[in-house]
Amino acid sequence: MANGSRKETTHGRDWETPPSSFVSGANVTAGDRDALRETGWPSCWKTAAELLDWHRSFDAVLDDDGSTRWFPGGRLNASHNCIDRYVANGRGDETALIWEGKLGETRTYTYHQLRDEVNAFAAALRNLGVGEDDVVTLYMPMVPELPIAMLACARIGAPHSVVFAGFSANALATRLAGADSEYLVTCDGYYRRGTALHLKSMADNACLSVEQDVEQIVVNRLGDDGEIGDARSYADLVADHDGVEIDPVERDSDDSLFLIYTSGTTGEPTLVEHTTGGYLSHVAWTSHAVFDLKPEDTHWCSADVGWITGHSYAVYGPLALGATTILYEGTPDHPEKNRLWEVIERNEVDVFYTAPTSIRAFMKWGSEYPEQHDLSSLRLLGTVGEPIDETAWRWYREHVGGGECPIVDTWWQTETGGVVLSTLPGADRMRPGAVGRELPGIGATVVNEVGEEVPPRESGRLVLTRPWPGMARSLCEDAGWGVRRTSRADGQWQYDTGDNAVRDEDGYLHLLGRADDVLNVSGRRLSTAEIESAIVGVDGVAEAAVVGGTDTMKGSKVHAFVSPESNVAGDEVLRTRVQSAVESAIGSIAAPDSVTFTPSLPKTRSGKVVRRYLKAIANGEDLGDTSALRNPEVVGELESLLNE
Ligand code: 6R9
Repeated sequence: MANGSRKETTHGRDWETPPSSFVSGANVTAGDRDALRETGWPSCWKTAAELLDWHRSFDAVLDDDGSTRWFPGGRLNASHNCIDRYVANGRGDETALIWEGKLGETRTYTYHQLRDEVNAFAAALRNLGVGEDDVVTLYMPMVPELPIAMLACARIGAPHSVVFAGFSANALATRLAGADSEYLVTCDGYYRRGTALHLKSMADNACLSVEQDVEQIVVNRLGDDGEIGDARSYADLVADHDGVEIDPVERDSDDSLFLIYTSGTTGEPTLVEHTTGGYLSHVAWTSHAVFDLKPEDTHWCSADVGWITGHSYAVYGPLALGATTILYEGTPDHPEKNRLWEVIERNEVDVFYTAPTSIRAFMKWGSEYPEQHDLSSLRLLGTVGEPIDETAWRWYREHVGGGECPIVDTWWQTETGGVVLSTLPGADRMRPGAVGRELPGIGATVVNEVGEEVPPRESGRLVLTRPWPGMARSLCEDAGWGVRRTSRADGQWQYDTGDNAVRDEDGYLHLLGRADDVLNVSGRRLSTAEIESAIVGVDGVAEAAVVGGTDTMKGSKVHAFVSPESNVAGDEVLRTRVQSAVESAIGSIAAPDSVTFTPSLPKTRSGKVVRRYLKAIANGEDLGDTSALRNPEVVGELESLLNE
């Protein structure tokens, strides 16, 4: 292959190597990785904390009293670390944030401009009475005022709680009440596919249904002079406090930086809390080591800031390293299906980070869209959120990464704060379809029902065996050196991730999906992810989701919902190809008993397939509340299809 990339195979599986030009310039080399492993846990995490500016340096890496407090004694401020220190060291005129608006407009903030706006809004919040540790809820779409408000909160030590703008008034009310928050920053509305949606009326309804009085601040996004009643105008507040400087409040390392609800992927949405020192060290170091971010880089994490991925890798990680981050307001296919590639080309993006669900959509739309653009600025690609199958991995590398870019598949959760499993692109080989290994300083293993480690090639539950800096507070507070959902009797620290995984002979982990999604067919446990991976390998298939149907004989029937690529018919020929692909990849036991073709699959608002609705449809059960879905109409269509 060109530019020094090589192909190797062990145990029948391919390795892919990053080009030598990438390796020679990487932030973390194989030598650095080995040195970190040598230093061992928890001391190696000192390297992460050293990426930050501390007002008072920490006394130890990890508290030894069993409380899992990271960097005790240390004091710092996240807004100082993400902004001021770069203005102070002469980089104030470099770009911090590029906003790509939905109607084609763009806005750019240098570090200097970001500091001024964050200062003004921090001063305004303080004037309204927001004090240290008061929770400020941010119910906003992808506008620059969202990261600005996050950083303004961080500046005055007020934890923010961002609520995804696609949530309903009810969901917002639950989150306002759950966080006991008396301040809400929102927008009059925003555009979705060219249509204006009114956010303010949802915010009003939510405020009416909570017990506390809520002070509202409204950003004018629609550009009209809509009534905002008793609420304050964001623009007026910032203008009134123009030029005011607020000293960043020194926070204890363990003080709260923000609250966030889990996305619903890992069970019922629950509120988790992330700390200032541990979280920021973790996301800064992983941005440096996993995303190989340099200060001169432009980084684009396409996730909405309403989710943890946007918090960690669109806001805190890239800004903590002094890089440029892109905030994209639109949808990938509006006005055209080449919109993302146009944004990458125009801004010369170095690192692009997205989810397999998006990559599958790009594949479905066809490679002609990325091919219309010069994507040669890209150095590294990343993926997160779901297992990425080999077909999607190769398509992503070929059509977006020019056949050369290394890809990091990053496994983590809202609860973990930052990436915990991945490859280090400057140090490790890649294996399409495998996430990689635990990062240095992370303990991970695969265990059976009684908590014993299983040998390679046997699947089991993925558990993390040691605390890490980005871990949510509640994970350690549940039970001292908190064991959450553990099955192990000897009291050893263990965090059960709820995901199933298998380690291959080379030590690489393959994620198999949520444990709740496992099928039991004739006494054999089958992973939905494995079956789906075989199905999407079939030419003409864009996406697939597999669920269990009840079968008195076999335990579970395998029911596949398959979304063909556009222009491909969901017919008998495709059905047979799907079935034989699973048969040859896994065995006839896993071959789908039924295949239902559908133009799309039901997804959460964060873009993940929700198998529980498909399961209800396959089994003719009541669907219950489908309001958490982005596309509830799909389940209705599927129901009528199956009842025909
Ligand atoms: C960051 C984020 C967490 C759940 C997690 C797992 C799934 C995330 C993955 C992955 C396979 C990956 N997940 N990354 N599965 N490979 N690279 O997505 O957080 O919304 O809390 O979801 O997502 O099942 O347990 P969150």
